[in-house]
This record gives sequence, structure tokens and C-alpha cells, in this order.
Amino acid sequence: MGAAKHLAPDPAPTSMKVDVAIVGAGFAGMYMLYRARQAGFTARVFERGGGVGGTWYWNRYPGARCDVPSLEYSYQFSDELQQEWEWSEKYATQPEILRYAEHVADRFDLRRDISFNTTVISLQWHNDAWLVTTTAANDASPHREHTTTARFVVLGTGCLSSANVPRFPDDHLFTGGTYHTGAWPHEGVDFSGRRVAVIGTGSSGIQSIPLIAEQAAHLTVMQRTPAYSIPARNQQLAPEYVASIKANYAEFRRKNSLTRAALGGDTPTGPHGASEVNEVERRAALEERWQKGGLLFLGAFNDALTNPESNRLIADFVRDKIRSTVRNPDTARKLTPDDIIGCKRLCVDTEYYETFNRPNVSLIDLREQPIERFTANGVVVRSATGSRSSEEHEFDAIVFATGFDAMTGAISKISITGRNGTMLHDAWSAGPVNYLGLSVHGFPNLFTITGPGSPSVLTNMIVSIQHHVEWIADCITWLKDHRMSTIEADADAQQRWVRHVNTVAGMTLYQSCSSWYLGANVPAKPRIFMPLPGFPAYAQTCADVARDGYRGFAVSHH
Ligand code: N01
Repeated sequence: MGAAKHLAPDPAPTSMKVDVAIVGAGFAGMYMLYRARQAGFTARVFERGGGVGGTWYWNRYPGARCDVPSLEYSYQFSDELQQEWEWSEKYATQPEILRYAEHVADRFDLRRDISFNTTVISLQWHNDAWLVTTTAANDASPHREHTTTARFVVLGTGCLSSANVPRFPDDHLFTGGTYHTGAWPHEGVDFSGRRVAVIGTGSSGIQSIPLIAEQAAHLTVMQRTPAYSIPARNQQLAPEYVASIKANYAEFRRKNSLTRAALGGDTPTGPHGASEVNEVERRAALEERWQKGGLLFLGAFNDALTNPESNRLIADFVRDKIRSTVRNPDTARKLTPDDIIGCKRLCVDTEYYETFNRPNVSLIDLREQPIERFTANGVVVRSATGSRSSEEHEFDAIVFATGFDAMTGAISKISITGRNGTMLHDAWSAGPVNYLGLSVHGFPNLFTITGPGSPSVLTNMIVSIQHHVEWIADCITWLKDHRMSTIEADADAQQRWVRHVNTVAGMTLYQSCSSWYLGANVPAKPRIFMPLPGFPAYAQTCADVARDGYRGFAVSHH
């Protein structure tokens, strides 16, 4: 699997004691460091990668870009920053977002408190503090371990940072190159003249497939479940448009934060349900959103994810688009999804369906032709003829666009021992439980940024990250001001919160498919809907909890 080089960890300062230890130097960890410093705390960030940027540091596959508009997918805590940074496109590419993250790190002098190439292997609550044990990234040699003591720990480990690499029989035999989109080689991969397979057709597959197809001699897409994808209609940003947003950036941000997904405040959700209007009106509304492009397509109507009949009507529109784009009827049939649109995260593409009209691209539907085994030269699948025979497809390279152990994957890689020796692994054995998506009973002074049980992946992540960081910074400042030493979620409050998340998710169609929101993409992972739909109501609850002196939390004095 192609991966970044892992160097020796940057030396941690000798003090070994900080107020706040932060895990991860993505957008969450960087801002947490900034806020902790602003509030007068000492802080140290531990980052497995060799640089800042988190998901944007690792996901360097061809075509990687954000499907939330750049003017929204950026920090809003510093007006100078948002005024001076120039985004070039409606949807920024991975290199541009990484440059932005690096600019933020430099501009706010963050790097001096970040230990790069350093993996946190365990967290242990001991004598009212956390012992944070780290090692060189990907190196578990005990003699290289280093321990830091911290009063607070904040996990900024990311929701989509632990690669899901499915195993197949004899996969070790394959002699060609293998790559996971989420751990792409920094030097890039040249597919020119090569026969390439891409396994997986989620957002990463859908973004990379058109570009790999342009380069490779032949591309075979191996699809288990067809996705719904909406054209991005990406474009260079017009200077006048950027100037109009920058002239009123605060208001633009405010409007976005009032929407359920904390994005697209300029394009509000339509006032009707899809089944409340006649067919002509419905098609016109959907066509308008289709032409506009992007994730807000689903907002044409207000009941896309609550009313199955409305959902079917919207899905039919997209199914027609796929059939009218893909020329080979059998390929079009295989690419056409039959499940709830939006149940799995919607994809946003540039020329994805068009790519299947190229002569050097073929599609294998793994539901009809499952993978039987790997060989030295490729992959054996069941024969297309419907007989019991098999067929071998030869490849020089295989790309796993197979996604992530989402939301809990990176956290579960750390051995976390809380009060009275409780292991987080055990507390979460039936699925993640917590209060507000921020704090787990039995684990004092430990916070999760965009944890399960919060809107996180159903929103513009940067907005949710900022919201959590600010809530955590305010909370630990409040503890300091009130001479309190620990804070921990109450068992009762936690139970009520878990019930609340299930109730809200239960009012939607999200539980009708095998999505990574449910953990269904990872074998043996407990099936539980992890994010909480609805940003504004959630943000209000968090504010109310803080205003009420951290209702639902137990706090203790020095
Ligand atoms: O991963 P995915 P992703 N055999 O889990 C298939 C964000 N993101 O990396 O659907 C065969 O969505 C799997 O099939 P199935 C975004 O939130 C954002 O693409 O499970 N196939 C599916 O087709 C996104 O949702 C951007 O049946 C297997 C694919 O692999 C999230 O990251 C860009 C398999 C995995 O799709 C994850 O996207 C990219 C197996 N054993 C990603 N196991 C932006 O633009 C899995 N699959 C911001």
C-alpha cells in the first residue's frame, strides 16, 4: 500500500507537562491549539503525519477536492485570514486546501507546539491527569515511547481518517501496485500505459475514476453499490463574487450556520415536499439544482430524507440522468442505484458517468460478479455469463477507494483508559455512547471534536469543528475560572443523549441502507447511526448546556 515516509518524531519539549494535549493537526487540532493558547493554556499537538492538514495531508489521490464550496470550507475565526486568503475555484483541490492549512499553521505560529510523525498509542487517566503515551509514527518499539502529562485531552482525530482496506482471499499474491485513496503516495502515481482497477465507487472513487481513466491504458471499475452523484459544475471563482462575499463574510457565515447542514445559506431548502408539487414543477426544481450542481441538489425539496415517496421521485430524476448520459444500456443499468438517495452520502463529480463512455473503461458489478480471489496478476471474479465459471482480470495496479472506519476508527486505535480502569473500547463495545458528541462518562477531561452523536459528517465539517473547539475552549476556561479540576458526562445525561440521537435519526430515512454513517461498511462494527442530523438545534443545545453551568456534567473542585 503506498504510504508516506515515516520519519523520526520531532522532539517533544522537555517539560513533558501541558494543560491540553491535542491529538491530530488537521483543521480540528490546529484550531484547538490556537484557542487553547488564546485562553492562556499550554498545549501540545501530536500528529501522526509529517505535516498539518489531516485528511488533506493524506488524501492525495487524483481528483481529490472538497465538495463543500471553498468560501464556506474555511475558518471564520479570523477576519484577517478570511479576507487575505484567495481561493481560486468554487471547489478547492486537495493541494490548495493543504496550502491553506499550512498557511494557517505559519500565520498563527502553530508548528512550534506540534510534534509531527508522532502517534498517540495510549491515554491513561491517572491522579487526575492524562498520561499521553506517544511513539514514532508506525513504530511500536517500547523504548521510543514518550509520555506527556496533560490535564485535558482533546481528540481531533478526524471522522474519516482510518482507512478501511477490505481483505480478499489471496490478496497478498498480487504483485502489482496497490494504493488506498486515503493514504496516497506523496510523490503521486503515474498510471500511464497501465491496466488499473479501482475498487469502490463512493466520493473518493467517483472523484478519482475520471482522472485515472484519462491516464491509464485501461481502467476497470469494480462497483459493489452504485452511488448517486451530482455534477459539481466546478469553476474558477469570479473576483466580483468573491469580493461580494468578503464584503459581508460574517453575514454569509451566519446564514450558513442556520441551515441543517451548516452550508449553503444562499440556497435555502425548497418550501415544499417533492410529492406536494406536480411533475412539471418537480422536474423544473430538480433541473435547476442539477444545473447548479453540488450537494444542495437534495435541498430542492424539504422532505427528501423523511418521505420515502418524495425520495423515490427525486431518485428517479437522477436515475434518468444516468441513463441519458451512459451510452451502453447494460453499463447504465449497473450504474443506476435503486436505494434511497442521500441515505449514503451524496457524491459530487466531474464527468463521472461520462467516463463510462470511454473505450478504455469497463465496469464490473460486484453484486453480479463478486471477487473470488486475487492472483499474482490480478483479480478473479465470477463469470459474467451467469455460469459457475470464473474469469481473471489482469491489472498492473489496484486502487482501493474503499473508504474509512468512520467516526470511531481513529479513536479506537488509541488505547484509552479512563476512571477506575474503564477502557473506552469496552464502553463503546456496542457502539459509541457519549454526551453531546463531546464527552464520555467515565473519561473525565477528555473531549472529542466532531465525535459520534454530533452533527459532524452531516455538515460542513469546518463549521462543526469550529463550534466544538470553541465550546471546549469555553468549557475548560470556565473550569479554570471556577477553580474546578475535572468535568465528566453524567451517566444519565449520556443515556438520554444516546436516546435523543437515535430518535432524531429514526425520523429520517438514513437507517435504510448500509452506509458508513451506520458503521455498516466495516465487518463486525456495531451498527448504530453515529452522526446527529440538524446543526442549528444541536448548537443551541450545546449553548444551553454551557449557560446552565454545564448541565449534565459532573464537575469537581481542586
Ligand atoms: O468511501 P465510501 P470514500 N468490496 O465509504 C466500496 C468523504 N469524502 O472514501 O457502498 C467491494 O463512501 C463501497 O461499497 P458499498 C465523504 O464524506 C469527501 O469514497 O459499501 N467494495 C463504496 O463504493 C465520503 O462519503 C470528499 O457497497 C467495497 C466504496 O468502497 C467519505 O469521505 C471526497 C468493499 C467506499 O465508499 C468516504 O468516501 C472523498 C469491499 N469489501 C471523500 N468495501 C469530498 O469531496 C467497501 N467497498 C469532501
